[in-house]
Amino acid sequence: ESVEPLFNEQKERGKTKARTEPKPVPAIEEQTVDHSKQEAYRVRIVWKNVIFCSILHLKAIYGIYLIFTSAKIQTIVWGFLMYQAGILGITAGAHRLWSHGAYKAKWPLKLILIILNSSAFQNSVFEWVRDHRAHHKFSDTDGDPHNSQRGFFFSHVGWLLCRKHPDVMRKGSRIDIKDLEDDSLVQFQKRHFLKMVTLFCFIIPTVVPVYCWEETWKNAWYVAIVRYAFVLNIIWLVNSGAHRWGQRPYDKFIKATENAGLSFLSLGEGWHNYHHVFPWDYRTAELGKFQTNPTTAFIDFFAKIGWAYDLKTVPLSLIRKRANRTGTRKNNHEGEVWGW
Ligand code: ST9
Ligand code: ZN
Ligand code: ZN
Repeated sequence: ESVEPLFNEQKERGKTKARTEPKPVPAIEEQTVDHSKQEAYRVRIVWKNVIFCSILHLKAIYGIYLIFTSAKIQTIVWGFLMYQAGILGITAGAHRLWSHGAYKAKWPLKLILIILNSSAFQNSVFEWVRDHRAHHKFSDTDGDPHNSQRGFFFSHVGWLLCRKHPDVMRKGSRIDIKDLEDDSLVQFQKRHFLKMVTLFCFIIPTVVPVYCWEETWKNAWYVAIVRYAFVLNIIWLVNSGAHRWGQRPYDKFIKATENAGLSFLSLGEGWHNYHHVFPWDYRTAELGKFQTNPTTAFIDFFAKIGWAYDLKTVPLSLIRKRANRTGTRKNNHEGEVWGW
């Protein structure tokens, strides 16, 4: 039955000898790429993104001025809370839950996370996770969307301002994203992405200060913009700074580093050397919960009320063994905070 169309097509083309079996498709790994026929890679800038990103940052600078001169204290506190919420939507949602499956979540928690995630406006979870899985699988090569070998600027934001390297698509096509295709909330967000980010990233953050404590529209809008630009840059720093500055106690042969300052700002995602070595650990770090890893505390809270479960960790013995084999520090780190 399934080979019918093939027969017909071949007959139409006047071929007499019809094949009885379809030609086996080579496994993706076997599909060799003829590099001599590939066009040389050329950076193609996406000007729309350059303009959007520049305007956003210029407005954010003006917003910082308004914060210091005329915004109400409640609006600033609100902006701070929205920053924390947006980061959690990325760290606990797109990153630890959807990219790595480091824990499982019941639907009320997933709903919270998809809303928080939309408030951060960082591409849909679907796109974010696909890029992030490529980042782990092909770290710091051309298959990594934000390949840090191409410099600080490229891995920070440059990669969002130009077309992707063909290796991202070619190698990325091997990445399994079936779980995302089956996740109805992820698909819902993908379908309604623009509506969701307009509501949660821009409308709600602006309207709340105006209606709740009579902030001016201008101040409310600009504080929302500052918060958005801030969240973007903190998360981008994980790709740029945390592949450059800091220690490598677990694996000195990779670029990812431990960066305490960034962990503080990103609610626990700066322990990046650990994370690249043990990506399935829901803590994305060996130690530290409250000061430098509030995302872990957030997930633990939901585990307590039963909305998060199957939290995956790595046994200390395995961490030590690996650190001793490939890390920069040897033995005796009992009670010591790694990476400081
Ligand atoms: C934003 C995202 O900011 C930031 C992500 C940050 C990631 C941080 C990671 C942190 C690491 C760990 C810590 C986590 C937590 C950190 C917390 C810290 C607080 N695989 O993309 P397209 C294929 S967004 C497989 O259009 P172009 C696919 O077929 C800010 N296939 O490529 C796709 O078609 P479709 C707002 C892939 O045309 C097709 O290629 N957003 C993959 O080169 C085309 O894909 C923006 O400013 C893959 N990985 O354009 C820019 N990728 O999608 C939004 C692609 O239909 N983006 N394919 O399946 C864009 O405008 C464009 O994507 C582009 C590239 C211009 C950048
Ligand atoms: Zn990384
Ligand atoms: Zn990751």
